[in-house]
Amino acid sequence: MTSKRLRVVIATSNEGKLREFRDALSRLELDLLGLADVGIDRLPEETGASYEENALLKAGYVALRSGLPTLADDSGLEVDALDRRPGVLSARYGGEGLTDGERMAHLLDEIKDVPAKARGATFRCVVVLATPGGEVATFEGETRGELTFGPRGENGFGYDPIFRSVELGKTFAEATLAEKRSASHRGRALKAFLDWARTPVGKKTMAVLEPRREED
Ligand code: ITT
Repeated sequence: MTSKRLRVVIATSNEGKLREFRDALSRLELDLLGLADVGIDRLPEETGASYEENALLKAGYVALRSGLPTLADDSGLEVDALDRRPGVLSARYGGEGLTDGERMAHLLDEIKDVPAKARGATFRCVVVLATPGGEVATFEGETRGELTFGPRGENGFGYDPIFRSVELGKTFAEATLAEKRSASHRGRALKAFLDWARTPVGKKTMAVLEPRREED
């Protein structure tokens, strides 16, 4: 008898996120597919008012289109001095079409007068698992840091070069993938998913996730 690994789609167009999903989930016996593997080139517009709604929009859309269980995350950076902005709007902060570098420069400019001791920020992440049959499970993670006055480090993506993790004592862009996993919002949300996948409910859900196509 051949053992067939469960195929799960990671619904993100962000290469940095995809790398972190693959790293965190490498211990599970799953075949992790990207959007291109299931012929999807665009995710729906993020019209939700919360991370959870947006993650569900992405995961649900891809699960229905692909007929496969799908994981998606919605995440963002909440800056204390900006009353938790940009938050759920982090990807579009400063305007559409900016590069990561331009977005960071915009943020640093907005808080240029904020002193070191008031530059706290929280990264939040909500991961949603959605199945073609309509099952949904949600996992959350968060982490604290301080915004630096300029970028440091080459790794990661997005705001990583200006987010100095309290736990790591360096920016996420100065951290290795494994270090970032241990201390990051996404690492924590995915750890919650892994823990759930080992519970009786999680095992049962994962075991019954039979690939099914919308048109079948
Ligand atoms: P997908 O929707 O295709 O997954 P995205 O980049 O648009 O990709 P989000 O809508 O969740 O993802 O936006 C989150 C933004 O917050 C992301 O573009 C980054 O700018 C920032 N962000 C989230 N997690 C981050 C992390 O671990 N490191 C640095 N920046 C992060």
